[in-house]
Amino acid sequence: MAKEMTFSIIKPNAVKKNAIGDIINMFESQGLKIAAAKLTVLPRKKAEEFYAEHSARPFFGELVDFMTSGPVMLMALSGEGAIMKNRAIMGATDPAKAEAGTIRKKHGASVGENAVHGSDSPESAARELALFFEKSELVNA
Ligand code: 3AN
Repeated sequence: MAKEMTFSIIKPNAVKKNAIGDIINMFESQGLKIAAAKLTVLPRKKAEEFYAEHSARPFFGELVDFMTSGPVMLMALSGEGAIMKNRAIMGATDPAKAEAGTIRKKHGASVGENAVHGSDSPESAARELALFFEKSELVNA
């Protein structure tokens, strides 16, 4: 499988419960490398742009409120098949349906507050990485 880079967010609920270290450990122990990382509070406009594809959904306002409610950890993750590997490590969108051992099972509180975001395709990964990182910030370890 080819080496890929994907985009990850540790969401406000997980940062608040001091789970950054545990989540990064779950990525690293399963073969992903941190290629960039930034702790920040998202400006509302940036969160709206990031979730633009969901702008017509009834939960959009709530989603943007939550994602701007506190610090988030923005990351680029690299490794063999990193996009799908990250999705598997995260688990299902709804933490109640996520498999045992996944990040969302362990740290997710609800469908909205589900601890982590991860790109769902190579196209999304490219768009999302470009939204938050300069090319020069990505370490190709
Ligand atoms: P994923 O993040 O697993 O790719 P998507 O793309 O279906 O899931 O949804 C994007 C984000 O929107 C989810 N991570 C979740 O936080 C939020 N979301 C999805 N469905 C709901 C919902 N019914 N209520 C609140 N938030 C939701």
